[in-house]
Amino acid sequence: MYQQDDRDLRKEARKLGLDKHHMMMIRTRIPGGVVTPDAYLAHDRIAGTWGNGTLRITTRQDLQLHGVLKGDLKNAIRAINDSLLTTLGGCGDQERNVMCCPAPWHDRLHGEINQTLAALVTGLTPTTRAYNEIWLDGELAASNQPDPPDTLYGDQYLPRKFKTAIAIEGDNCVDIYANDLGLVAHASRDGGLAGFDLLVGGGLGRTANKPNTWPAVAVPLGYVQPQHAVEAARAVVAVQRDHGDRSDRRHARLKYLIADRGIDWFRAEVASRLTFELEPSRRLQWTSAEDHLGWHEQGDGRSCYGLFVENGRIHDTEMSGLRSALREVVETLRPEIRLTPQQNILFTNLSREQRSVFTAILDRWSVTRTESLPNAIRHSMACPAYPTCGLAVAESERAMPALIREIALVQQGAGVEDSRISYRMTGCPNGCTRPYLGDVGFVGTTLGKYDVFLGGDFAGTRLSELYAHNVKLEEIPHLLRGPLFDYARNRAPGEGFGDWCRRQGIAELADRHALVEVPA
Ligand code: SRM
Ligand code: SF4
Repeated sequence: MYQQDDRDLRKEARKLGLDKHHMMMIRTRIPGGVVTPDAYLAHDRIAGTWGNGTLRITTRQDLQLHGVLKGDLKNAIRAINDSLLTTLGGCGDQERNVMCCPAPWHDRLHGEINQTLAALVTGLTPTTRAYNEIWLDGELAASNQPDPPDTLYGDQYLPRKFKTAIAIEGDNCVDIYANDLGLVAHASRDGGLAGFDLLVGGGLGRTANKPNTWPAVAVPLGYVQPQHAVEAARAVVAVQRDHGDRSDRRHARLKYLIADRGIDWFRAEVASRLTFELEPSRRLQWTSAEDHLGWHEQGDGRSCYGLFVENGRIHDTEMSGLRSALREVVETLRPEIRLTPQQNILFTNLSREQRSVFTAILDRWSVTRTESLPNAIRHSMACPAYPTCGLAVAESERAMPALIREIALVQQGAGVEDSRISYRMTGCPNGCTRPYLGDVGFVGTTLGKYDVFLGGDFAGTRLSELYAHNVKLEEIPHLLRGPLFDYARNRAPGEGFGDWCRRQGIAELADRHALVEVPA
């Protein structure tokens, strides 16, 4: 959990000589984003009772509660644990939530991947008893019996946060390259799990004006059989534990260790801790990064519906009763829920008869269905930024809805409304919605201004480049007109926007469109 303050209220509080309006953000760790109906309803209740009445789906398949007062923390955390979820590992210098493709397909491959996910979570979660003592038992706050030694974390935890995700080759909906450790599952000929390609050293955070900080995509480490995945993951974490930089938090992520010592050194260190040999990496191919929205058959006679949730925020507004609708869906139909890495939500296990009840509930609460959204909106994400994030220097979640609607019109005007183009915004350079991956990134530089990045790709396999610096929010749609109209006229069949931008060269594209006015 994080102590925050309502930044909208700072000025007024200062004027009145009052302290900041402090409040807590609680993040529930949800491996693979799988939430039972009871756990969903518990979070909805907590948000209403102790939080600010909203739930937020994060870019790592977690749920966040905002606006919880300190005095209510214990009740809120107990209620989360009573719903059989935990906040342990939601943040801190340890393994964060392990992400996994949320598609609920009922086949052997997905079943075996889910087993690896569960084993990874067990193998990478700290064994501390302090969490229970402080938050749940209500007994010893500091035990006089030391915790048994944690064989992975020792007594110092890690130099920095550590992030792991599982993808299935071909489907990069988890943004595997943004993770410290990525496991890419390969299917065997008989439809089971053949093994995993391991990728290491992804991480997107950077600090403005600090050129020794940078975003990086993960690089290949080697290939392992399924039974070796957890051992390999623990070895990767252990090398970072022992050699990661503990003197400078800005240089402490695994990506800097690999940059400093080289991938060959890192591979040798990992290999020296393994009881088996790492096999050579395979060549990876990606065909999609869609997070499974809309209707899908699960393969067991039941269906799944993926609902777009704008910027992950589940709340009731004058326009739509999204939170009420989702509560009613879960109370009435009791679907298993899967949160996606793109801030959206899947309702699974719906029978044929339940489908019409489901859509009737959404319609009654005026919830826009995924299918009626312009592509630009459907593929957009924004981080929370103001008023809760203490690191925000610009708006994001509150700025994106208006901006993306204008961009959708530009896309339509250019005749490329059917193209899948991803747009990701953050309120600072830390990269919480992964703006340096995907087609278009907007990164806040100061209030009202953004760096615009182009030339990543929809599949999220490479970093984008800076296209324009410090652009005023209201000028962004106009700025994108040139490249979008140019793309519409000159793209190759099937070519994505990011790929096309990269083929032009980002600097060349900027030169071309700085001067040329595009016809209306
Ligand atoms: Fe993040 C810090 C929100 C995913 C990179 N992130 C923060 C904090 C906690 C601000 C703070 O430290 O005080 C933000 C809380 C804001 C709020 O009001 O809720 C915050 N990060 C988020 C979430 C909620 C954004 C969202 O729109 O969903 C995501 C929560 C994920 C989760 O459930 O665990 C979130 N953050 C990410 C990602 C994306 C990812 O992991 O796939 C990244 C880029 C990948 C990476 O880690 O490199 C990311 N967040 C950061 C960083 C930069 C880390 C770095 O290495 O430099 C910070 C700042 C820090 O750690 O010092 C940060
Ligand atoms: Fe806060 Fe920056 Fe992350 Fe947005 S990107 S949530 S502003 S830390």
